[in-house]
Amino acid sequence: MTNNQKLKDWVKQMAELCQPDSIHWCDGSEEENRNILDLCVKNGQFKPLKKRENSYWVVSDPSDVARVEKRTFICSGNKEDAGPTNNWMDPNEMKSILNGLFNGCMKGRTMYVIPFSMGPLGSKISHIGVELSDSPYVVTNMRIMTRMGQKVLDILGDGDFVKAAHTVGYPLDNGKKDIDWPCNDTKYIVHFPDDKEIWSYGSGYGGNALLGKKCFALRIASVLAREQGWLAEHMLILGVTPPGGEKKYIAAAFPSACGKTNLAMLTPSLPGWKVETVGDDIAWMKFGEDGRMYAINPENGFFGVAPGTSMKTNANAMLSMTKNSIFTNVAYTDDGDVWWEGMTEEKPSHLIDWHKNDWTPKSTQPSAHPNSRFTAPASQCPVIDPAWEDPKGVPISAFLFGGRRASFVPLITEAYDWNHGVFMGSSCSSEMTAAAAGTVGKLRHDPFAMLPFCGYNMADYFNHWINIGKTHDVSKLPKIFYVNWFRKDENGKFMWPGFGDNIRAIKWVIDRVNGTAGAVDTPIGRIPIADEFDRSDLKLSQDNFKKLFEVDKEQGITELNEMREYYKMFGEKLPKELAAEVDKAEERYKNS
Ligand code: SAT
Ligand code: MN
Repeated sequence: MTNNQKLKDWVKQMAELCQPDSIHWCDGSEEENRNILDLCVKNGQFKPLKKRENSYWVVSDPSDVARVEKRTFICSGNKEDAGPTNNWMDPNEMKSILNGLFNGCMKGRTMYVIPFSMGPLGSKISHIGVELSDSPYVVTNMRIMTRMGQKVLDILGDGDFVKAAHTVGYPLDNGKKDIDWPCNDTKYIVHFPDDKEIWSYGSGYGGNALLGKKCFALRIASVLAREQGWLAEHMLILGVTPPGGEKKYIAAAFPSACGKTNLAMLTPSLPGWKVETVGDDIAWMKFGEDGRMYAINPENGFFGVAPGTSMKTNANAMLSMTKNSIFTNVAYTDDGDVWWEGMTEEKPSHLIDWHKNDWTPKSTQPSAHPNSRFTAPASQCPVIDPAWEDPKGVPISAFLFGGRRASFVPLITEAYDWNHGVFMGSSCSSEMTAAAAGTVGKLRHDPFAMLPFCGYNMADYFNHWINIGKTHDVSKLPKIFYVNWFRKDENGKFMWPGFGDNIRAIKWVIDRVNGTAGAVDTPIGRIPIADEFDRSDLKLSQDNFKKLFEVDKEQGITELNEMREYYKMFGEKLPKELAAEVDKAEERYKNS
């Protein structure tokens, strides 16, 4: 229960618009969760798994399987504030469209009121939102992904909150029957940064519907962060302890489905090293009194890509989802468990695939959708960091940027200074994955891995990063690195083993932070001195090791020219510091 008048008024107003049959205020209790899960089982949407306690298999409509970037809008008062990389519409025009679509959209359904905290309850870095949704699937996922319920209302008091309205857009009027995965061909994922409001219509999947995640914790929060001088980033956070050494925290930005969860939970191949997880997708970072940057994971769970996850590639993720988890668009096994491509070497002889059809190893299509997901509580991760819920956050020593790049980009490079690091972040590009509707494999610019998630003008975002360097003691700011696990040789084979061996690159990062390793200057940045990069027990030829760090001059200059072209879209708003970084890099190539 709440005395927050703004919240009560908004719920009343939205209920009048959406016309649900009933309103349910989520208290977050065990009993409530049980009832909603039972309801989802009864109506056929969820199938309980025999092999995993309190866990469920769900499949979506085949048309509703990923974020829809084309239907995602940033509706700021000024078009310029959304910038050239976002879809924009006038807020009044958009509100009138949404008011039309939301009118009666919840008929025959329950409107759930979901109060949620992004970040540990009561942390100064945390923020509160309230999602209204007509999807019980969303409620069960939000309960894993956020701290939700009465305890959030208690902390909210009469304070402000982010309004997040969600509907699957499938009213049950005129005797219409419900279906397993209601959704609508018309989709709108809309952000009003001036009012800090989110409206989502027509999709029930992932980031389109779990509005605390990308919509709030990245798009709206990035706007808040710029206003208030902090950072909301698409970054995992991990703690790393060298044998007998001091623990350091690292935050790393990679695009969706590029291995953030794997890196966050990495099982080091180097003896004595320990990696612990704070978060696998989003970092909110504010400055501490000591001038250092402190990060929290605003989420409470993992919404991870299932295919490719196995006891070999990510045992900690596998162990996080042994109970209390929801599996969406994976395959269902004959003995009542889930399966996906890459989970085991041997394929099961028979499955029900994500289309609910029979599947055998002879089938030509994968049994799980490439963007199928597990939703699992972070607290179940065997290597969850002891400080993961510390309201102060954890101090960050290094930032990594990266993406999927088959060629040119070395395994790891260190930035020369803060502005060079910001340039590196802005220059991220990556081959597209199935996490968003679009062409898989196509190389696209994805600055800071924030292309789909920056809630304002990307050039202003670059400037916000540049300004952080100008207004803070840079010696206390994280060092910046660029990594690429995905370089391929001339036969199209990955050159770097990745996974547990990525600790070797992390070790170099730690050594650089501690000042115990040297580096070689190259036009693109600093790379390790070959002998100082730990290759003990690594099956990698000297030749391939060299190739992993090769910086091709011709291609380097081509990439810089391409960057100049790319930057043009930002016009006058592009920070002059970034244009200067392109010139400096060009000079370095010329002198190399
Ligand atoms: O946006 S989702 O939460 O659906 C997943 C992602 O793209 O990282
Ligand atoms: Mn993500």
